[in-house]
Amino acid sequence: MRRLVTGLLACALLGSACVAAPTATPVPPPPTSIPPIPPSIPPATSAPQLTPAAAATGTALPPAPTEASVSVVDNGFSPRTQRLKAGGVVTWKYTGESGHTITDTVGGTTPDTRGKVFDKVISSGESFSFAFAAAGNYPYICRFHSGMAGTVVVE
Ligand SMILES: [Cu+2]
Repeated sequence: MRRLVTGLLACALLGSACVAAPTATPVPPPPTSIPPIPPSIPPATSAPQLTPAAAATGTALPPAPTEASVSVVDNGFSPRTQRLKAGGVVTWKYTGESGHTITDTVGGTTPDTRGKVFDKVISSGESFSFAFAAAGNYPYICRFHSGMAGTVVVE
């Protein structure tokens, strides 16, 4: 507003012809034709894809076995941790001298909470097999020897 007033005042004082400067440049009309659509992009079926074999390389574990054997010795289980496929069977084989038990501690380690899944006294030359239907961790102990423990990991 101040600029307009100044311009009018200048015109009045100088008496010269005042022509308003154009306030905007002409805008070209909008294009009336739509540009052509580029050729369609080919489908992505040719893109390289990872195969399951390629994705499985590296650190993946082999499939869990459906049958496994655990040695019972004086005084421990070998291996301490045994993987198993759900529905599979673990067989404990004992060749030691003193008696042991294979007692789960899934519900707890106290006398009234342990052994709810399996609880087997095993002597020299015997074996014990148990089928694990459901996935999960099944820790177990020998009730006679503290520190004698193992785990079956059912996948
Ligand atoms: Cu034992």
